[in-house]
Amino acid sequence: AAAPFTVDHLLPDDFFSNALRADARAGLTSVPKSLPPRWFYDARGSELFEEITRLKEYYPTRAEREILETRSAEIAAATGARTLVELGSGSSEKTRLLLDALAAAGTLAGYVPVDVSESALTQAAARLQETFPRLAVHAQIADFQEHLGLADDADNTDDATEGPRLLAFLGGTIGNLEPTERAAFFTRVAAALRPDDTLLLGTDLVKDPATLIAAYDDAAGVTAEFNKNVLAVLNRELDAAFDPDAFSHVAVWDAEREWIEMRLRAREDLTVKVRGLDLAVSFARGEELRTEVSAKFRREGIRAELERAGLELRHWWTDAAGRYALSLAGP
Ligand code: AVJ
Repeated sequence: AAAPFTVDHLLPDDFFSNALRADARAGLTSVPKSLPPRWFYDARGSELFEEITRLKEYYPTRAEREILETRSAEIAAATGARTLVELGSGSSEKTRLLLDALAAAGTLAGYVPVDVSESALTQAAARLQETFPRLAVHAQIADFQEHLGLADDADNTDDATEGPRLLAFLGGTIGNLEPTERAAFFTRVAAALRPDDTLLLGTDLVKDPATLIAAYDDAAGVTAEFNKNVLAVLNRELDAAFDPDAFSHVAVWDAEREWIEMRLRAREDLTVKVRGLDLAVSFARGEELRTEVSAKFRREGIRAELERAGLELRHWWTDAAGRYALSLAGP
């Protein structure tokens, strides 16, 4: 019999419009102005992000792939995972390396990709099932801030949720969370993991500011376009009137908090109508709208954050150049 392929919708139908409206109203009326980075990723934004991952300045994706290429067998052996649960799986490109290793180790039975983007998720999962025809795939359309794909519901008793489970959160997306949000996230992970489950976490590392800033302000201007794309999202979804050319792309390194901030800086005084919110937003010349925090980490910091949530750091792997790390942690 063919392996099962199911898709569970855990987001209410009005999730996106409600969340965007709430985020935009709160962020555009606060001081300083800000928007959460999740709104970058409409179809165009996802395409631009894929382009970013191929830029010579943007090393995290390649560094993470290098670690997975060299360490997947070790990860498979250390976890013994039967189920791979992946948060923010997106195009699932690097997932194959983990699935290959778990299949070679003979433990792999199920894959649970969790992502807010249904099209990306179901396409990628369907392609994976072609390579792994006996893999049970149980996709979840969900927001990782609310669902971890680890629910212990009565109707989740099939192969796909069989332990040990490996919860993978790759790409450095944890860096989009501020410290208190990270603490809440790790606490929820710790509560959901069973004793033999593990967490595989990808984190970009602190390094010289010039390298970091270049990764978020590339010479070809792709990151600038990605940043400004959030204005196109507001224009389309909230009937707003942002002129992307009226803003410049800014990437700054906050040495104290050890994170990169992306911002959009108004080139002149302007007032922008957001008709869908019945709101007029004024910017003074030079005023900035913060669009992303991308935190960078150190081994000791990650170890301490995990420990505070009751998780133990068991392995720490970096690329040869020491730019990026994968952590394996467990209860
Ligand atoms: C997908 C959140 C990991 O923070 O590096 C890339 C997004 N922003 N260039 C990151 C991003 C600007 C990326 N993450």
